[in-house]
Amino acid sequence: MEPETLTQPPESDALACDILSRRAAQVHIYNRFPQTLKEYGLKTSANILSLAMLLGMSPLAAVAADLDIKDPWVRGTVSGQQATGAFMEITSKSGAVLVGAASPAAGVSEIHEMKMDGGVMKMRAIPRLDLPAGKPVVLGPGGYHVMLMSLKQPLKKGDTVPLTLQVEGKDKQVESIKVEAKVRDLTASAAPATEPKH
Ligand SMILES: [Cu+2]
Repeated sequence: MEPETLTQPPESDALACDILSRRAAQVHIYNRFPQTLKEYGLKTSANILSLAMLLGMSPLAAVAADLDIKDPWVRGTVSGQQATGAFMEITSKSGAVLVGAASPAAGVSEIHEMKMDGGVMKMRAIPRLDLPAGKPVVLGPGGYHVMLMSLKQPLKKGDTVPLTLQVEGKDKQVESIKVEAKVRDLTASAAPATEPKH
């Protein structure tokens, strides 16, 4: 069963999400650039930071190395559908926080949670999703997910959707983590723990 479609048609999801999108866009701007220059033994002066950005340097991936991201996938869509969900399982070794998401496939990407509220399953955007040390956090249908909205084209089974996750490490520095999510069938309802073995 898919709670998202039980309570609201996709159109109203997209509408509700569009209202929230401006704040999310702001967060994305602030969180876009990783700032872990001290890994290089450098002072994080504004000049060095700008230079690194200018050169497109990617500071050492402290958060990336800390994360284990399993089985990222996106639910496929039909023509005209505005929104869908991206799912995965994230484990941080030392503890981190998911603070944003982006994808070139979507005009707007947000972190959402689904919760029962007065007997009704409701979905809302959350600014931060805690990734406690050593504890797998499941983003799955009916729970947390990355909401992809204002989709630029239908997503077909077998396609790959690039995602960028903004993750804040223990040192409060935010890094962009690239993830390639496979598109699954529209009717896919849950992520298997592992890919089927042949
Ligand atoms: Cu959502």
